[in-house]
This record gives sequence, structure tokens and C-alpha cells, in this order.
Amino acid sequence: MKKIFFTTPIFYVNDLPHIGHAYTIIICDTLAKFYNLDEYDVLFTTGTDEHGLKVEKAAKKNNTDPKVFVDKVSQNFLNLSKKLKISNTDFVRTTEERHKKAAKNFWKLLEEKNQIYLSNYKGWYSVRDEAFYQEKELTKEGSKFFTQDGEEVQWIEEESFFFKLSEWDEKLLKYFDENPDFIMPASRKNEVISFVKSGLKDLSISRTSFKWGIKVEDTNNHIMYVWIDALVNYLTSIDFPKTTKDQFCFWENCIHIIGKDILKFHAVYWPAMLMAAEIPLPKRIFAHGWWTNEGKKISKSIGNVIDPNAMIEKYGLDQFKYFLLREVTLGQDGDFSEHSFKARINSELSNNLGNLIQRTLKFTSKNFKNKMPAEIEVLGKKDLLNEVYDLLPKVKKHMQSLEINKAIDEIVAMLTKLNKFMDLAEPWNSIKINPKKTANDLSTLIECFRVIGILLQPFIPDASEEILNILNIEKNKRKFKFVNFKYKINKDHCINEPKPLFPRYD
Ligand code: ME8
Repeated sequence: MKKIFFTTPIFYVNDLPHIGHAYTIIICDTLAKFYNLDEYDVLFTTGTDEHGLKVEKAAKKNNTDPKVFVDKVSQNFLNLSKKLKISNTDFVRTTEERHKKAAKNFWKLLEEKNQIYLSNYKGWYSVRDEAFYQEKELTKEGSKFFTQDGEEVQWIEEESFFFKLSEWDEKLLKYFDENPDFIMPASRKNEVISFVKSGLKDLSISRTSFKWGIKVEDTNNHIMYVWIDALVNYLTSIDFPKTTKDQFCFWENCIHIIGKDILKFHAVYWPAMLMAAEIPLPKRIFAHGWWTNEGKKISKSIGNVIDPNAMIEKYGLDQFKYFLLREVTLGQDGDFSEHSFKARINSELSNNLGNLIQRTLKFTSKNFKNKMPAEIEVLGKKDLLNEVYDLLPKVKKHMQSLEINKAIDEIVAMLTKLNKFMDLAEPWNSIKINPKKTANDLSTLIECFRVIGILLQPFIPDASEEILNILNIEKNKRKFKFVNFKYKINKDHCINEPKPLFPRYD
């Protein structure tokens, strides 16, 4: 079986999960489900990033011990993954023993390869980003310095271990050149290339001014820089340092899906450290865009955070997922507004899909006693049925290039065609004069619903399941290989009473 591996970032537990976290999880889940249906062996991991100054401060603010605090907040992310009904194969928490072991071993490997040395760090640090900044990256207001996002940075001076990042610029650039799809989309790759070309400095990878983190072995007070700790989570889930050959097959086909905010860590620091440790690199890093709420940056201080749980309660899981996947091209920024949300759901899910299935099956139920009315035939290349079977390779191609909304586009365009077909066929009239034609037309539509039900499973799993249940398709006949005339619905196959799939919103 072919193997593939998807990862989300592991999320900081300083706060509640919001729509941005849900977005990355949903993308990975959609891809994982897609490849599962395509007979791949799939790993899909997510988790929580529980160490570092930011989390320590959040715990303090809550008057709680950090461990008690992270246990509680991590649960919110676990609950979110349950609410999103995701198909993850692992949930990594950086406070787990298996992870600490992986991180310490990773460090040891870097040490063995002579990639770590002790010195002093002097420079700017942003606690919110858990990141070091060079002065040229900051703006000055009075005596204070701020990041591009307006976050004030603090000056730190302390003893620190360093990773020899500066040794890796040429090798990184060569790798990017030889593997043009390593960083996607292309615009982001160019940003990374110019960052590397501007010169890399050695990276401070330990801190001594706080305690909440993984201790560097054989030192008194060094705590691993939270980003090294966090990045290793991807290896934790494949049992590093005891990763088997088989697990490395997943790793070599691993796609890190992240937000554009953390690209530098994933596309510069991480591959450099992996090269230094002589561990193979994952296959790809894809940085998606940023969601705003009604045109405004999502922020707790503005009070406009969108709670995915509340959205799912209000509109339903499939609707929420569909909107996020469909509204923007993966990689671009998106704006969330309830107005465009409702418009999208009404036109594509309620009308184009739900209503079409409902009216076709209601009519079939009334006139053909809930049975497939006729034996279908495929006529020519341009035949509707051939077109629907041809959707699979088209959808696959888009999914392989991570163009999720284009994959959905193909299905939506087909649904539009099916609606036109239904309107032209006018079964409510033709049944009076040519019932044989009506039976053929309805059967064509029903077979198309089977195919579309199968294809929509990664994107709107609950509704697709409902469609396939209504059509009475056996559970073990829902994988992509069944998108074929060979597995068509036969005449007299029983069909269940249709139920409305998506309510309309005013
Ligand atoms: O950065 N739009 O964790 P984090 C889209 N722990 N995506 C968004 C978003 C928005 N408005 N807001 C957040 C960290 N995200 C580190 C990661 S990985 C080894 C360590 C998503 O909790 C997006 O995926 O700040 C972004 O990269 C991630 O949440 C940042 O999550």
C-alpha cells in the first residue's frame, strides 16, 4: 500500500482553539480522508505545544501550576478534534514522556554531529511568537521595538546553546532548487529563498530564564528552545529515535500543513536541523493563508474570535468545513463573514446538491416505488455518466496539487449540469407521455448521485454518508475504486426514503 503522512502544527495551549486552528485541522483531515478512500495507508497527526515562556506565563496568569494548566487547555484542542470528527492517527502532546525522549535524542544527535555550541545570546525576543528577531526586522517607537504584527519584543541576554544554522544556507538553497515543490505555494517559497539568501545566523536553542520546558541533559538550568521541542513532535509520532524503515516510508511522503506565520520555522530551521542530524526531510511544507473576520484580524483583544464549536452548533459540521475549504484557494488569505457563509451554503449545498437529490428521489419514490427505475447504459464520451466517472481523475489531480477548492469546483460544476439535465428532462411531464424515458433519466441521475456521494466524502463526510445511506450503497463499496460503471446501481435496487440534507438560511 502506498503511504502518506499529514501533519498540522501543534497548537499553543495558552488559549482556546479558534477558527484558524480548525482550518488547518480540517485541511489535513480532508486530505487524510481523501487518500484513505484512494487506498493509501495514511498517518495524520495533530497535537498541542505545551512548553515555553508563553504557556508558563498563561498558567501564571490563571494562578495554576503549568502542568495542571496544560492538561486542561490541551483538552480543549482534543475536544475540538472530536467535534470536527477528524481521522487523526495520533495526538501529540509535548509534555508526554515519549516526546521528551524524542526531543532529547534529537538534541543528542545534533550534538554528536558537532552542530551545537555554548555561548551567550543577546537580542530581541517575542514571547507571543516564541521567536528571536534581528533589529532590522523590527520597528522602533521611542525606546521600544515591535514586530511587524505590532507585538512588543523584549531584550534578553543570557547563556545559551546555539545551533550552527549559518552553516546550512547553501545546502538549503540547493535543496530548494533541486526540490521545487518542497515549499508551497511558490510565492511563499520565494519568501523563504530570499530570507535564506539574506544570510542565516546561528540559532539560540536554549533558555535559562524560565523552567517550563524540556531540560537539556547534563546542564543545570538550560531549557530547550520551545521551537526545537515543538518541531520534533513530527518525529515523536513515528517513534523517533526508534523509527522503523516502514515508518520512514511515511516520513518521506510527509506533508506539513501549516499557517504562513510559521513558515520560517518549518522551511528553514527544521530542514536545516534535519540535514544536520542526517535525518531525511519530509516531502513538502505547505503554508496556507490567514483568516480574518469580516475584514478584521482575528484577535482576542478585539473580541472577534470565531469559536469553531459555536459555528458547528449553529450551522453544522459539514457546512462549516465546506465553507472553509471552498471559499479560498489553499495558500491565499480568506475572510469569514456570515453573509458569504450563508450564501455559499444556500447556493451550493442546499440548492445545487441537497435540493436536487431530494426532488429526484422524492419523484422516484412516488412513481417507481423507491426502486432504481431502469438499467443504465453509458452511451458516448459526452454522456453524463461518462462525465461523472471522469470526475475522479480530475478531482485526484487537483488534490495531488493541494488545490482543494478546484477539486470541489469540479463536483459543483457537475451538480450544476445535473440540475440542468433534470430541468430539461422534466420527469413530471415526461412520465405522462414517455415513462421509459423518465425511468432512464432518473436512473442516470441516481447513478450520478452515487458517484458524487463517494467523491464528496472527504469534504462533507456526514452528508455524503447520508446520501450513500439513502441510496443504500453497501459500506464496503464506498471507496474511490467503486467510481466505475462496473459498480453501477442496478435496476430494482432499493432506495431509501430521501431526507432533507441541508436547511436553507435566510
Ligand atoms: O505557532 N488563520 O501554534 P499556534 C489561519 N505552537 N490559520 C490560523 C489562524 C488564522 N487566523 N490563526 C492560527 C504555533 N492559525 C506553534 C506551532 S508546530 C511545530 C508549532 C493556525 O497555536 C495556523 O495553522 O500559534 C497557524 O500556523 C497555527 O494555527 C498557529 O498555531
